Amino acid sequence: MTTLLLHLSDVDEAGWARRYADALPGVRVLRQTDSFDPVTVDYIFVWKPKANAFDGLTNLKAVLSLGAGVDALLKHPSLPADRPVVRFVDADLTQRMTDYVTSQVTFHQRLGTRFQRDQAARSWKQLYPPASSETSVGVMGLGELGTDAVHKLKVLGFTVLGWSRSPKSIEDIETFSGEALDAFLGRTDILVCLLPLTPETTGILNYELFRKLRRKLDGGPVIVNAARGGHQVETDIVRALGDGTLGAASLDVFQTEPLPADSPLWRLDNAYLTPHIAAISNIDAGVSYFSRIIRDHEAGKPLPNVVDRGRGY
Ligand code: NDP
Ligand code: OXD
Repeated sequence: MTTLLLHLSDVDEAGWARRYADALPGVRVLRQTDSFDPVTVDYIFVWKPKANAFDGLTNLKAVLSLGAGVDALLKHPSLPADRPVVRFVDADLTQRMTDYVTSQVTFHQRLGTRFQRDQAARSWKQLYPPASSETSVGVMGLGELGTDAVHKLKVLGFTVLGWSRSPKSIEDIETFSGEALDAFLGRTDILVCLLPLTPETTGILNYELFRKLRRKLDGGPVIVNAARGGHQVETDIVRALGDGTLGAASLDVFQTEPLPADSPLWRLDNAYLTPHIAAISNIDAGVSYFSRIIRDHEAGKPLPNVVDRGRGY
């Protein structure tokens, strides 16, 4: 009998187990607290797995990641090196991320910080925001999330640029890759980070990079980071928001989560913080996606969205 083990932290493991049991008749669904022989486990579904999660799972066929980002999972000291890791890729998750990105970008294009400050000062000063077409949005990462974001930003009228590791051709979007980063930054007013966290992208959002952004938007260039806190150097963001190198920052992710109470970011009126909620992995979508993968794989089909361990995403 096919066996699926759930090993979830910080989410409702019992709820996911019930939903998997309904969706996968004939599959034995186990939780980490159940007693079982680990050699019988075929698939493990994980979110923030504890140190012992993979102990004894010698017959595992695949590791299924509730997270779209697998940076932390790939660092797990006992993740089996030779087993495929399948990450969550889903239209619902993508739409939620695009909702976050477009809301933040539009707020900044409309000079939200400037008008909030005027309101606080009861100051009536008419300043017309640029049209979306006059505002250039640069998206770092043109994968599942970045590709959807650039298309929807384009539909909203923005001038849209994209940067990825390998060259890409996307209709109506000017794309840059690899070493063309500086050229991309020099044309960008609002920078959106949708990169995976890898050794190459760690700390990429730093002061030196912020200084390369175009200074056309009133108040200064803006960053939006919805990817991972490890991409950003928070002391640099605080400095840049304070000295005008950046006009504003929308941050959904942080170097330490939850963001510590003494972080200076909390107090800045041009920092827009959310607690890692840009896009959740929804239970309906997740159970449907991974159940289909298990059924298909048991029927002999290949696993989709397998992480390339060498690249780290
Ligand atoms: P994908 O793997 O589909 O896409 C990654 C993109 O980043 C690719 O275009 C890739 O380039 C590019 N990239 C990777 N490394 C580099 C590099 N060194 N230089 C330039 N470009 C690079 O990822 P997703 O779009 O699915 O997700 C992105 C991230 O979003 C996840 O890893 C996760 O951390 C985060 N996330 C955050 C959520 C939240 O709620 N805040 C929710 C979900 C995800 P190439 O195309 O050439 O390979
Ligand atoms: C993810 C996340 O990677 O929620 O899916 O951050």
